[in-house]
Amino acid sequence: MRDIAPAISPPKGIGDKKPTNQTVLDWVHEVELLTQPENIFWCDGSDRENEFLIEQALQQNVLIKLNEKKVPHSYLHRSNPNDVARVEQFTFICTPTKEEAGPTNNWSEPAEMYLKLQTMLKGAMRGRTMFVIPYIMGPPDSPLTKVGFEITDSKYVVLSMGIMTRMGEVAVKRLGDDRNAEWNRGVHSLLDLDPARRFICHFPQDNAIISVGSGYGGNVLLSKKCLALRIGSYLARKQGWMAEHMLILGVASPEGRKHYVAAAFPSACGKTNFAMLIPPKHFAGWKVTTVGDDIAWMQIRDGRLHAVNPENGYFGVVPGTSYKSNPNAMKSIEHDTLYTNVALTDDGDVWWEGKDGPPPLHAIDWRGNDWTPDSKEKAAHPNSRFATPMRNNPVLDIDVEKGEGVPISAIIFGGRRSDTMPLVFEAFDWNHGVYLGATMASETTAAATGAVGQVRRDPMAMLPFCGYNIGDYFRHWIAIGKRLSNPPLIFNVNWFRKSEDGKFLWPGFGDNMRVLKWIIDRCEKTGGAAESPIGWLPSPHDVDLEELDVEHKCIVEILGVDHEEWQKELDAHKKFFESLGGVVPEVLLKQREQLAKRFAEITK
Ligand code: OXD
Ligand code: MN
Repeated sequence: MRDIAPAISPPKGIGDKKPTNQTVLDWVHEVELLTQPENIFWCDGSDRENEFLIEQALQQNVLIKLNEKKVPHSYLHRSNPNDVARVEQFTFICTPTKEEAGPTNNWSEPAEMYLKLQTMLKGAMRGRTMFVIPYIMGPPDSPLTKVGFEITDSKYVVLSMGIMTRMGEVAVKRLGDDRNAEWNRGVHSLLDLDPARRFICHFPQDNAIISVGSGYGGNVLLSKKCLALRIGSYLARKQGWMAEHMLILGVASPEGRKHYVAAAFPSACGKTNFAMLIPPKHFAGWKVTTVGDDIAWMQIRDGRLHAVNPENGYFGVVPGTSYKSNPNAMKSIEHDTLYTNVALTDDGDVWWEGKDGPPPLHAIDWRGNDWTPDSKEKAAHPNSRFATPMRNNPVLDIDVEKGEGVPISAIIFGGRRSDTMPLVFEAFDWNHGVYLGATMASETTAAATGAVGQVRRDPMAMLPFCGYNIGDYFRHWIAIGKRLSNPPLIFNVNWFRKSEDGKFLWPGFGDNMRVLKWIIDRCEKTGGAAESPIGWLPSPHDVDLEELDVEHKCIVEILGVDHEEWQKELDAHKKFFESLGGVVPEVLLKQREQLAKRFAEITK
């Protein structure tokens, strides 16, 4: 099943609603002349259009219909096996100077890259339909909301964008006819899915993205990583707001007090699970609600950070999702869901490693081959995905559409670390919190191509997503802090610490509510903590551990700071800062010195 498919001819009334903004029309014409499609399909985001495109995608084998009784209105797509994750090595920030892209990005001079891409795009859509997708990122009435247009020759992209963004009329209206209005231009072509001609390129100064040679969501749903994070972070710095790789959740106490929390974890480290958390029985009356599971756009209002989720759906990792790990995600993906690279059972249902119940006796794996429980290969790809609309989420926050955003009480950073990092601790102040984010590290996952399980520094979980110089990004964080009269408290968490014999010390999932509760207690100034060299640390009695079946010695271990490990960590921070070649702001270098001094003082 591949997405490269011949042109389609829609009936009258479908695919013919041209927007009126002349700048958009001129740009589409330019891309048409270059790529030479058979025809142009102007998307309006209507149900009729969606039904028509699904029908075509089924006929062309781009999608498989799943069992209507088991997973209503849901489909399976298989991507090319060489194309299953983000390709960081082929992702470029194209700015006039290399310094603007900074030490963490691949850089190319814009004119050179435009030329290279234009050569590849020449005639690339011959015999294909070119789709023009208008969309907005952010709630319709938010001052933060951005308009984008994506041109693509992939039906899978159109159908996914219909889930992940607010697409169609709403964008055309918001843009209006002003020829100078701000909007993002995105061009995507599958080309021939040859990995040697796969490039994801950003031109921040032009508010433009060109992505070629891939069909994987993170590379081709240009609204998401490309606009909402890479171009978004560039615009955010210029315009004085923040674009972050963060989930946003609401947490309400039984008495009805409510806080919002934003959390930055790297890809495939449990943001969706945390954003949909169900508190354990002991926390009767507490409720967690989701604003977003991947991206937060934040602005300052009345001295406080307020966040919106720019997306309209969830593009989550499937393996490991179960009624045990995330019942709300399971309910969300039981209908109206577009699956990619999971296994197909003989009765037309979907299956993946970690799903509840026994594995099927036979299935078709993500590559389209026969699979049985004895097979050596995984049935679902480790980075197989669901795309599901936000409205499917049973715990969707009531203020998810609020244009001004929700006020943020706490920011959490966290990575996947087998050692060193305790379960939770709190920064002494904003700048110390920025240091925690800047030195964050995590073991790599299948969300990007490359080795899995290696510790890499991933500042604010933005390493693959910061669209400009990381040193300036750190400076932007520090500058935002100065403008906040009521800044959120900043925390670091680690659900993944292991004992010496390699077992997880903390159960995670719903029990993370215990950590969240301590964080809320700290925000309300009722939570206990002890000062330590790394920040404010809870003692076991500060965290509500009632009815938790974990040995006390494990709790002591996971809440503790191992000085030897931290000496190595301090060295790693130093090496990381040095590897950035002098761009790290003085404030953060000082934070490192102070951290080293605090350790030295207690070992005196
Ligand atoms: C994602 C990612 O898909 O971070 O959200 O890779
Ligand atoms: Mn992500």
